Amino acid sequence: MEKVKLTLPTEDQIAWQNLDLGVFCHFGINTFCDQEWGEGKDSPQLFNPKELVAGQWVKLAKDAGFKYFILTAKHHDGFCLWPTATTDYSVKSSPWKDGKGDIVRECADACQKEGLHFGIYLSPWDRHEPCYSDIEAYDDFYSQQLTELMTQYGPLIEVWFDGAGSEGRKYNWERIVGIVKQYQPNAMIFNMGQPTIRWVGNEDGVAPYPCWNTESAAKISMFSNEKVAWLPGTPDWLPAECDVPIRKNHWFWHPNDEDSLLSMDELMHIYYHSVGHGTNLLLNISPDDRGLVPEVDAKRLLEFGAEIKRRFSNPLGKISGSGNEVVLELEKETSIDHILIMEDIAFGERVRKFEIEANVDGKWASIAAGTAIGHKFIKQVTPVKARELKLRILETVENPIIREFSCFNSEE
Ligand code: FUL
Repeated sequence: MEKVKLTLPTEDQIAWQNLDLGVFCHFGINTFCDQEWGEGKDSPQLFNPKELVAGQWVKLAKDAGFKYFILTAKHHDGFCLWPTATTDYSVKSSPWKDGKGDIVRECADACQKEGLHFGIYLSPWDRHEPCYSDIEAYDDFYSQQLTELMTQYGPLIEVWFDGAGSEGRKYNWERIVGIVKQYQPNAMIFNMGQPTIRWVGNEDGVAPYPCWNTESAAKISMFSNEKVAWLPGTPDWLPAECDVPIRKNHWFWHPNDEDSLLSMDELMHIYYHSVGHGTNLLLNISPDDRGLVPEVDAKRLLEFGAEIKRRFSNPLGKISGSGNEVVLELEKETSIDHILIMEDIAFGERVRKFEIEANVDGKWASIAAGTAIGHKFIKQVTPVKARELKLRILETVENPIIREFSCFNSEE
């Protein structure tokens, strides 16, 4: 068994982990060019989402039960969704709203209105900006973009630094992280510089099990096995986020692409392997060239949210406790097909090995077992009829503190 050091999260990390579900939103010049990675040469004249209402994207996220929303303010092509002073390659030069629109503003306002946390993705790799090849000049340019975003659109829950295209490239991460900390001290920093959260290592929305919160390494991107070199001072507690697009392998919208929409089974598989393994899930939606999330995608997202709610909002029984044994007694004998356990991570991730037993006709029988519990552990079990469940902690670093031990019957 891997020896894991007992270390504690910050309050901001705990608050972020408690959100479980976020919506990622990829929108930009690519949306109008049927492509994923524009080279930064597409004319801003192409950008005209005539029916865009960012409120529709955000309300959809809210209605599906997601708690935060992260927008690609600038993707690798360099096209900016806000009227930045750093470049003309932005909404300012587009016909949309006669160059007077600001999509980052609209999203920030909609999140405020709907009570969702707002986050920003700003690609370090910039294929348009002529000064990109000049390391110092680009650091200035990027820092200015980041400062605009950090000072005008907060409060922010998360800043997403994508490593793609930046393999082997050096940026002034001290300075970049300094800007986030100065203006958005509570925001999570994703995977680069001095992160507070890490990438899970794939774009399938699945975490390995166990997925310890104290893993101290992560890859930079899908395109190399390079590990990210983090700055000194990076916390030991570094929870993972699983990002995945709702249309298979497509982060941006493409015409005639409905077949790539993930099925409900695929989405539920993702939920069990992300949130169920104790990570956050960041599920991407792609508004189309009208500026609206396509109806089929919207319907699927709502269906997904409703199914999570249906399965997990009415526990048959629920208890908290501490020590090596926590017993959950139900009002009556019932069929059980899901178990959910949470440690109180404010005290660290203490459990290293556990077993769950059900009292079936007076005899205790093992129905599930595992190593990590951490923030959340969800397990679908073969249905069993019982009135009593026991969580037995077999290995632990210190006295286990169980925030929740609950069970469900999804057939009911
Ligand atoms: C990757 C990017 O290359 C994709 O286009 C997308 O933005 C995804 C979230 O991260 O690294």
